[in-house]
Amino acid sequence: MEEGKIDVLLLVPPCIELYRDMREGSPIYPPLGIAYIAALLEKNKFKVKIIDAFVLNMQWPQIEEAIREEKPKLVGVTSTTSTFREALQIARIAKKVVPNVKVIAGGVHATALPKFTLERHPEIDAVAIGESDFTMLEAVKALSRGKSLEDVKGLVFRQGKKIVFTEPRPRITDLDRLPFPARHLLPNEKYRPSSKTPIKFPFTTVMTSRGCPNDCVFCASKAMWGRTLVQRSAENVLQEIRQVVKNYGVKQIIFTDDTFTINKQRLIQLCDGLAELDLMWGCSSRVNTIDEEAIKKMKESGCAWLEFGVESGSSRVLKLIKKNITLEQARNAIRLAKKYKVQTSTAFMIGNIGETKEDIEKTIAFMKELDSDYVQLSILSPYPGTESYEIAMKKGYLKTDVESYTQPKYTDPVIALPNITREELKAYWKKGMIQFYLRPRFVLRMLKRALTDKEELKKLLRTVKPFLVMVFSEKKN
Ligand code: B12
Ligand code: SF4
Repeated sequence: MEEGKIDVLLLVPPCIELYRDMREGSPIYPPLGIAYIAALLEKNKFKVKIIDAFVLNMQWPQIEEAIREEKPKLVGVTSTTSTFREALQIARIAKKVVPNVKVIAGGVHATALPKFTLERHPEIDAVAIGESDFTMLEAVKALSRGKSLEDVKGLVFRQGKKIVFTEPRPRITDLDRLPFPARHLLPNEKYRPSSKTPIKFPFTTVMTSRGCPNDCVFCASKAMWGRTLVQRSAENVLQEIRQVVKNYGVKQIIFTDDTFTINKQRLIQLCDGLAELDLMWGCSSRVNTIDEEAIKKMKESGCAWLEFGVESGSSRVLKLIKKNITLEQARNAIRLAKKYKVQTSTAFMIGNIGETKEDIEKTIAFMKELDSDYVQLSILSPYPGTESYEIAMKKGYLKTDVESYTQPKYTDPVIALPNITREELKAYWKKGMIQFYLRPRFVLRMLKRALTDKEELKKLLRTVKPFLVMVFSEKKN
């Protein structure tokens, strides 16, 4: 590229819509997707900068100033559905302050709706579909040589009035080839885990695989990775971990894989390596991919926290949403975690399409029965790229324009079901949260922790208010 300050500016949209009170307890993780892209661009001698406007809590005038200051030739913006409106605003600002800048959008939202996005939004020049490390590298190379984007696989772009899809890009089969995420471009000290996990700083996240072979109807992973799981080797992952320990003094790692525990042999290898480092770590898992031998190894190597997607207390609903787990497997996983003193968080959902009020009651009862340390209870938001979205669109259940989802809509569901009104869904959500979190057993457990651990006390004090706001606020639709 010709001389200039930087070639590519990668941005994470800010959080303008999110309830500010709720930010306190929410996790804010490093944006690994764009950090991977940045690393590959840098390896190929391009000048790159990342602005994570989310973690820096930036407002529009600051973002405008930053883009003007950097004068990038290309702006790349990442997107989930919840942050897409902000991603668009970034594109508009970029076009306003840097004439001729090209804007490429990537991430799950743009991936799921590329044509719709380009048809609706002239401020976006191209969309990178799915895994885009090499798509972005090739796009930057093409633009720097003044070439068209038509030979870059995995892109959708505007050519005059036409929207052109290039050839699909095959998945990367050897992830060990990728340089590690460019953490040196991120404000690492600002990221933090959820208040629902034990916390140690410095903290970072690591992704050891991409994709998930399962087929849950509410999940957008398959839109991104097409149900193909590609795993890094244990040695490659451990190299990255040793690097973050050496460079940033990291003491806690969260593995952000869809299902970190899916391959027991690799899991054991990772645990053996982790055991040599004095780290605390946590991950997401599936209740049917965990057994006693694995959990024992995990605990011994520093695992302090596990999150399980249990989703429902109704076997009928588990089948309906293609979760492919049983209630018994959920009971067993939580029992094992408790036995080895690993904290647990379980994720549940209500408002599933086809669910009845009785099913929801069963879910609330099951949350209490399992008695994990924390629960996350959500009302289904059918995200683009999921089967739930297709069904909700077809049946007219979506009550919010897809670009107006903000996160998380506990008090303002984006769907209405024929048998359960939105008001009823909100009431069930509130009931579930109150019945779980205001149980004497939970309250006592928290108090006991807070009295014996200063960090837990600080966490409790920080999160009580956001919890009460979340549960008791009466936001009208
Ligand atoms: C870790 C994670 C989080 C972390 C934050 C991650 C972060 N900072 O990036 C936390 C826990 C905070 C989080 C929160 C939420 N998440 Co989340 N999260 C994930 C998860 C498990 C992994 C993301 C990740 O790191 N991937 C690894 C990297 C390598 O992949 P990537 O980010 O997708 O990037 C690649 C491509 O997308 C592309 N790309 C990405 N950005 C860009 C930009 C450009 C310019 C280009 C060219 C390409 C490109 O190239 C990258 C490299 O190949 C995904 C599931 C998944 N498997 O993808 C869900 C997922 C993204 N989350 C999801 C959801 C719903 C949420 C929440 C709304 C949950 C909630 N109710 O609060 C919030 C919203 C947060 C927000 N601000 O948007 C959904 C999104 C669905 C949708 N259509 O939006 C997903 C897909 C989960 C799912 N299974 O459905 N999440
Ligand atoms: S919800 Fe979890 S197990 Fe189901 S498809 Fe998504 S990532 Fe895989």
